[in-house]
Amino acid sequence: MSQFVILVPTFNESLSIVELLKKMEPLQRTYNFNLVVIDDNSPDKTAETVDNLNYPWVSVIRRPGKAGLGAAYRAGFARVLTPEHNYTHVVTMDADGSHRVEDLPAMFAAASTISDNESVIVLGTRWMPGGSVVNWPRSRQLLSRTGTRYARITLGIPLNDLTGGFRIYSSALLNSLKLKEMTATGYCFQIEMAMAADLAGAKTIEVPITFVERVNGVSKMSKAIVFEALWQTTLWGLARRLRPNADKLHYVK
Ligand SMILES: Nc1nc2c(ncn2[C@@H]2O[C@H](COP(=O)(O)OP(=O)(O)OP(=O)(O)O)[C@@H](O)[C@H]2O)c(=O)[nH]1
Ligand SMILES: [Mg+2]
Repeated sequence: MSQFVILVPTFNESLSIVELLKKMEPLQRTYNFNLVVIDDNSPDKTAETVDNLNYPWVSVIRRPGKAGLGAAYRAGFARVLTPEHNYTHVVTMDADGSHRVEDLPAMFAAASTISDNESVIVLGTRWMPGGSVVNWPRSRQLLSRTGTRYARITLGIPLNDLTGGFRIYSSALLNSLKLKEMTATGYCFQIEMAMAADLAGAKTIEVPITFVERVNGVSKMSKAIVFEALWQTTLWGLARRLRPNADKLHYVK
């Protein structure tokens, strides 16, 4: 039977994370998952706020300072992919309410259609029939759609939402990757993981999701993050054309 663990990176999300965990409670009783918050020493005391809720299925990884989404996820993967845990799948989602708890059952169901020991990535996808975004300005929608389109063409990965972070990876897939070789920090980490999954020959399942603009807290999106994604994707695309096997050796064990 599938055993899920959910990773939620946080930086100054003390309001949003409480709302998220409260919404998760009924679902947790059904699916019996654990959830790990990966906090980068948020000044608003996100970590303490989570501890004070005293949910036995929630734990916090405390990191010394803000080091980006990619680094936070890498620390989360290292923590949960140890033999004593036996998680079959690792879910990644934002704390800010943009990734809806309501979409989780369909994502769990999609992951469970594939045998637990196979490599699979389930992508919560905004840009496909049935998917949508709520309260995002046109400029932000355009940026996201253009980013995914650019990555799809440059890297030759035929998926519709390469920058989204609402995903499920099978542990089999994560264990087959050299996670320490991942270098991206911002959004780009999502593209790098999708590329590594593609190189590992993982099965891919796209599940339509509704992405909702955050209500509380402040976005950590910045021009630097967008530029990192742009130049990294361009470099990866060139590398894939010039040295098709080198990337596979770099990312896949
Ligand atoms: N631990 C950690 N979490 C981070 C860091 N940067 C962002 N996050 C978290 O990653 C998730 C996504 O970040 P957001 O600021 O919402 O960025 P976004 O969703 O890409 O952009 P918006 O749509 O503008 O909200 C949130 O849960 C953040 O708190 C970081 O440096 N460290
Ligand atoms: Mg967000």
